[in-house]
Amino acid sequence: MMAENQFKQQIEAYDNWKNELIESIEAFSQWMSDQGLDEDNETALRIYEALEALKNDRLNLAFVAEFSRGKTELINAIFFSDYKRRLLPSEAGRTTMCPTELFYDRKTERSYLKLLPIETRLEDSSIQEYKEDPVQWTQIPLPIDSPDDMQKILQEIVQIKEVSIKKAIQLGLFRKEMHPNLAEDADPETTTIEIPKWRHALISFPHPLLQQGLAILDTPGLNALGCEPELTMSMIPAAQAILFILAADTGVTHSDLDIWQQHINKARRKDSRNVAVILNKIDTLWDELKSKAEIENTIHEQTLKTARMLGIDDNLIFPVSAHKGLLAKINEDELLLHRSQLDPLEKFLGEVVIPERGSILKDDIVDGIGSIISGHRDTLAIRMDTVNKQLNDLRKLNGKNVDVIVQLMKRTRMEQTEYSKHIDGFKSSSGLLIRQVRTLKTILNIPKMDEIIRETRKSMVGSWTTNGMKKAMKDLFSEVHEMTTRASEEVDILHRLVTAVYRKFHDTHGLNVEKPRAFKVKKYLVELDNLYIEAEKYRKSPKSTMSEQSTVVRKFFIQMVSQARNILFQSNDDLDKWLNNAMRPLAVRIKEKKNSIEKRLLTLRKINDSKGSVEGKLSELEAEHAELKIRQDELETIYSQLTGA
Ligand SMILES: Nc1nc2c(ncn2[C@@H]2O[C@H](COP(=O)(O)OP(=O)(O)OP(=O)(O)O)[C@@H](O)[C@H]2O)c(=O)[nH]1
Ligand SMILES: [Mg+2]
Repeated sequence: MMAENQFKQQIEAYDNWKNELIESIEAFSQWMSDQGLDEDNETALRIYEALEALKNDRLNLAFVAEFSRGKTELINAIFFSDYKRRLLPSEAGRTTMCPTELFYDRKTERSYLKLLPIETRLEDSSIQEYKEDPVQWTQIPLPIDSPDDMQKILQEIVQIKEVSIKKAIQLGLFRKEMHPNLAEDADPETTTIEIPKWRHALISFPHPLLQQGLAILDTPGLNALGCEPELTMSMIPAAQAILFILAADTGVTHSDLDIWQQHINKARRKDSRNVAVILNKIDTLWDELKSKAEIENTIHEQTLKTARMLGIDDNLIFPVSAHKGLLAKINEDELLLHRSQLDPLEKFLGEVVIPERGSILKDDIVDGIGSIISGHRDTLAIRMDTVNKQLNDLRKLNGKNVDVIVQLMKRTRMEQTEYSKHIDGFKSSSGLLIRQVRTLKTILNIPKMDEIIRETRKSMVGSWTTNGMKKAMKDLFSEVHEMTTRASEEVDILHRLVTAVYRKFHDTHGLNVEKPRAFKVKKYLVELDNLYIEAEKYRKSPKSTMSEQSTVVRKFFIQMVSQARNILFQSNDDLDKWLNNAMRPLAVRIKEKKNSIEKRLLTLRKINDSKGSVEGKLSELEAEHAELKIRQDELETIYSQLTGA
């Protein structure tokens, strides 16, 4: 009996946890509809979004390395050994030819291999855009009951084709240094070279891990990252964790270091362990003439050396043998599995990477749904308070003392007048707030951004000279840079305003309202700044790179611009949500408080007009009190389910 795969257990637990969260949100949604509180579109939308986010949540792992380091073998070993074979093609030399995503398509529930032809590189659409356009893809159904056939079909990922040098240049896939045997005077029209047949592959099949939301990105080595900027700019940064693979037999080569510095190291988040370095092929160090201790020592030394070269902590380096691990799992060889050292890596994925993803998700969900719940909790509390006050008022009336009623009415009316003054104050400060948000939005302005992009493209399309292009890029990014700097200043003002509104509200009403979280503009600024740095790097790169790879540069530019636009779009969206979150609790309280005063006045008036007896009203209120208590308890249960999950 093999030891159970830790990662599998953890991801199953993660999936269960998400399902529990979904259940508690659905319970809350049911609770609201039972109370007739579900008419509010905004709330309904937010609940829907939270449920969708949970249902569509994926744990993305990206495998990145130079060719032949064992990315694909490692994926086979960690995730797909239960097929008892090498499911994804992995061979000596260059194997994987296009970036490959493995996941389970929960929308269609189909198993397939979808391939995007390499020629799409001539178009200006991003892979993301192509994903929404099924016609461009070649689709092959995957026969999941026959792993043999599946394995055969997946060979398509490694297909190559012969094209003329001219064509390769057009596609941005020709680099001279990769073809040292080409004659100097080779005719670009008639001389052919090999290029990948496909640009991108999507594999969907119902493997339990994939069904539970795991998504894997396998990338080809050999400058694939440089050719497809979308990988570096959006796919890899979006991954929950990046696994960077080195091989013990080659050590850290110059090109390994290049990939590390250009693509991985800067994607490392300082405060989290989202990058793991795998020192693969340790079996090549299993020298039979050495003792076990000596071998262990060699592996340890290599680990330390690698850590030094990459400038990271050595506990982020995992020496493994993907090959022996796969073999051991297929043959159920416990001893070999232990030697392959896959275990600590799987443990890391299960105990560090998954919980991190979980806590990010939890923060988002609990933040969103939690604030709706606290809104209702506030409402119930105010209603309870009203009932208590009314009960108090009425209990003071022994019999039907007209004087006392008049007295009470007078006092309540005064309270009402006082209150409407506060409401005016609130309106004017929330007006200020809205105006500030509007200012911010004129800075983070999508239509304006689109206009600038259109202009930039126009000036770039006209002349693809290096200088023209560089200038257009510079202009665009100085614009974006200025935009973000100004936005961050305005956000500071916004923050001060909100704090002031809340303080005022607290001081004048004595009501305690939890201050909303600050709007985190920093996130977007960092993203935009990173893009800016990237653009500057390109802009300042030597002339030759720019002209030789104009397709690549063009792709780079398109990708960068759409990325910048996405960031702006997201920040706008979040700003709206944030504003709503910030003002809602106050608005709800104000409305409830107003209703509460009116209600009390009405009760008193009715009794005064002899339309109701004090006793009748008292028992009515007591029933209401009991009812409210039940609702409060229900809501608390839901809340603790949500936060405790
Ligand atoms: N000895 C040994 N060989 C390994 C190990 N892992 C992978 N290999 C072999 O190394 C070769 C390359 O492995 P792949 O998994 O195809 O490497 P890759 O990183 O996916 O390479 P590309 O797809 O070309 O980018 C294959 O022949 C593997 O069998 C290992 O742990 N030990
Ligand atoms: Mg591979």
